[in-house]
Amino acid sequence: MKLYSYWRSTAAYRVRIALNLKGVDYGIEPVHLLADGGQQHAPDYVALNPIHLVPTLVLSDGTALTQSLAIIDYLDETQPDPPLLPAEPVLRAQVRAAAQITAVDIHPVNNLRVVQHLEKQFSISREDVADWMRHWTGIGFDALQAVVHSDTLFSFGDTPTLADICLVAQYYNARRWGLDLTPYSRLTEIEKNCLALEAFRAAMPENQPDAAPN
Ligand SMILES: N[C@@H](CCC(=O)N[C@@H](CS)C(=O)NCC(=O)O)C(=O)O
Repeated sequence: MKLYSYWRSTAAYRVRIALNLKGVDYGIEPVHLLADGGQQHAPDYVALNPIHLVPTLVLSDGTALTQSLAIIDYLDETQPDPPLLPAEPVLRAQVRAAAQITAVDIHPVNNLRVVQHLEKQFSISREDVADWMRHWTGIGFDALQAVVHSDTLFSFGDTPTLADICLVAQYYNARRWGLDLTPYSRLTEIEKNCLALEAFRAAMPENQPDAAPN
């Protein structure tokens, strides 16, 4: 399999973690989101991913899958071990809800194209952009910390789930934009437990082949 990825992309980071947890053999095809006006807008890439975003996972038969959560669902359905969702339906819904706080509520308003639009159309300063990022992430993390379990290794038990995958990737972005993580001691503890696992560590932005100093 081939993953079109950008080292700093939180959505690609989610899929890298899932691929590693599943033990899938895959190669990285870097898509630089800033070089050449954004390689995600190149016609060859848009043919694979019409919404101009990473990640895209290309299967061995050439099928292109898009949307990180859909890709992770696919991986979980085709390679069930280890499962990324609990079997019990209520807990399963809770894990999905926590993942969606991150992937659906926090992430889309903090995306590169949103920032670029704020800067171009509304002349927002870099400092105000950072404030915007911290604002929406903080609201999401308040909610996330309220829903995760308080006495387990990971967000919803002692094995990592989709909720942890989304949390760890978003935590990277929160640090990057300077969010004060002091109020989120439980989330920080979960992140630490996740990053103790090689599958998470190998997926970290700084461990990617396209990682750059900045
Ligand atoms: N809903 C999409 C979001 C993907 C996404 O927003 N990717 C970002 C990087 S984290 C991107 O490609 N941004 C490029 C841009 O905004 O131009 C998913 O989960 O795959």
